Amino acid sequence: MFYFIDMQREKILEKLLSSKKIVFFTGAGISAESGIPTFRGEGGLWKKFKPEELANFNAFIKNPELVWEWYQYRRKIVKNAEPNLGHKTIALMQKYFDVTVVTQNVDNLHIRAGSNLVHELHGNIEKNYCIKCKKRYDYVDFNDDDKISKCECGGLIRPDVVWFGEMLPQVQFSNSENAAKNCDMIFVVGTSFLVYPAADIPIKAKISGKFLVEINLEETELTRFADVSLFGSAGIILPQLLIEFEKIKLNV
Ligand code: BV8
Ligand code: ZN
Repeated sequence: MFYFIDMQREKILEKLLSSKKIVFFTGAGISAESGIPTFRGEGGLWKKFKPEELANFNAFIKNPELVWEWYQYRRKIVKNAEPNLGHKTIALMQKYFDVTVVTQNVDNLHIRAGSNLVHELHGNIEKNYCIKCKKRYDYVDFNDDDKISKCECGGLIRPDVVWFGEMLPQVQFSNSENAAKNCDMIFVVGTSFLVYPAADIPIKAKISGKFLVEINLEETELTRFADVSLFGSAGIILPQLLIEFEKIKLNV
């Protein structure tokens, strides 16, 4: 079959052939094809609820049942979701490159796909802790009937995710900054690029002169800074790029 690789992809492939360290910075878009709703797109999670109403500590204290139920609803979706070809391709790229995944997603799918180095900037929805005594309740299957789960100390249990107005995990963030500054190229996949300070990571890579590839369905604030933007589904574009790379690498 004759492969027509357009100029844009050719630039990416050329860069890949001379690269060793690659960062994948991902957002909700990479999990869309696993059936996990994004935040701001059509049918997105924020369409029905405002982030201010749900993803912040005050909202949780004001209405713990509502916020808890929202996370239970999302945990169920995540539980039934499988990593898609986008996640799996990034894990497969570890065969040829030192890959660091920096994700804003809380769905655990990169880890389940087999990526070994994953920095979760916004936490992980399957991890929880008591707001009073900090006891951990990770990977616990909470039953649905009780409105909100309480710790044996009587404190409320909350998801271990970063809410608006909360600091990002410092170690994960600084490791992500270092990876962005020291990589050979960075792929920014499936993010609206609206949430800070996470969005600083691709900016740090660009300021450090790194080759930046954006993969998204549509243009974002980042598009004008990208060396190459590929518009389409991550679950289709990423495996195509790996196949094209392997064809050249293995000169088949
Ligand atoms: C903080 C909770 C301060 C977990 C989330 C400047 C600097 C610092 C802070 C700020 C700042 N400006 C504003 C702020 C405040 C705020 C912020 O950024 N607000 C934004 C909305 C303006 N930031 C914060 O509050 C952060 N904390 O700064 O604390 C501080 C400092 C010191 C001391 C104390 C406090 C905390 C931010 C984290 C908030 N938590 N979620 C959860 O419940 O999930 S944010 C939420 O948005 C998710 O975490 C998500 O990861 C994140 C980003 O969204 P995306 O992943 O990009 O998803 P989205 O739906 O938007 O877009 C999907 C994209 O995919 C689209 O572009 C679509 O086209 C594309 N797509 C869809 N399908 C596909 C696809 N692409 C490819 N293939 C497909 N198939
Ligand atoms: Zn407790």
